[in-house]
Amino acid sequence: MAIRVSEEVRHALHDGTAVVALESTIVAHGMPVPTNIETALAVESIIRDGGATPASVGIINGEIVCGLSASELDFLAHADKVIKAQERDLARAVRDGSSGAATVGATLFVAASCGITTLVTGGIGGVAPDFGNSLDISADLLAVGNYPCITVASGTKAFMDTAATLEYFETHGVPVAAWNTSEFPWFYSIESGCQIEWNVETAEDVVGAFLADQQLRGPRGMFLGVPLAPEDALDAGVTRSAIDEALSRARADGVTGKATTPYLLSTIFEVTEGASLKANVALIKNNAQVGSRIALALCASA
Ligand code: PSU
Ligand code: MN
Repeated sequence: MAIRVSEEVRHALHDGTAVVALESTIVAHGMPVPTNIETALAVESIIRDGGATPASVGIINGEIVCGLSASELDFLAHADKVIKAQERDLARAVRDGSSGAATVGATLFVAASCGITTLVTGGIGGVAPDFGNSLDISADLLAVGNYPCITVASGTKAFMDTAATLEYFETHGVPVAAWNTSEFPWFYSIESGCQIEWNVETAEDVVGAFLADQQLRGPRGMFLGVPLAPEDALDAGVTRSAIDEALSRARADGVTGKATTPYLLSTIFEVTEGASLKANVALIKNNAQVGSRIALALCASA
């Protein structure tokens, strides 16, 4: 099953220049119109300004695309019938001729298939707070460890269980670093309360550790947690009460399954009077800056 790689991304890979993979679920399902498309295009510009080539991943009419055009991103941002494709859904979407947004896990699979070793997003999926009953553990977590790529994000979706997610990474043998801090970031906020023993200060540090791990254990991935700038961060108390309010409204309304994330995100948006979305936009832009530096450092050490 072929992946269509855009001409721009193909040339960059052929020339051995820096490429950064981007997921598209955040565009189709994670942010409202028009912030979603504006942010997607801004993130691509930041990566280009940083000297790398963005490779947004998604499925357009049954074709897996690595390097979505601006109009394809615009289509995913506005269309109603865009599925959320995890890695397991890719082949079915192709056979059905569907259009889909790729999760981090699906994007990592496509990135690895194309030889892209850096991925940037806002937040990955995680271990849900009720995982003991629901077994809700995002497929992203397995993909982050399984594919030879550095995933750069501000932690998990804010309403996941951060400590349990870090335990899961440990069990699965996934190295986790924090960018210029000793605390794992909590998406909208800087403090998750979870300490990380490995903190990295430069892109070269991250890349050196990634390459050493490849030499020792073979093709595996790692996770880099990047906190958002203090001026963009929400107070941890604000994040906590917004999440608690959203979770209790979701329980009261009987929201389950795939509807949960969009419901919680829009409730947190409402409760924080839009501050959560502003923070989300700021953090992904910041991650794009860090990610392009890492992609460049990877090329320099190839
Ligand atoms: N975090 C957000 N918004 C999102 C996502 C994460 O704040 O839209 C998306 C990402 O694409 C991630 C996916 O890969 O949710 C994880 O979904 P799940 O938890 O169902 O595995
Ligand atoms: Mn899930």
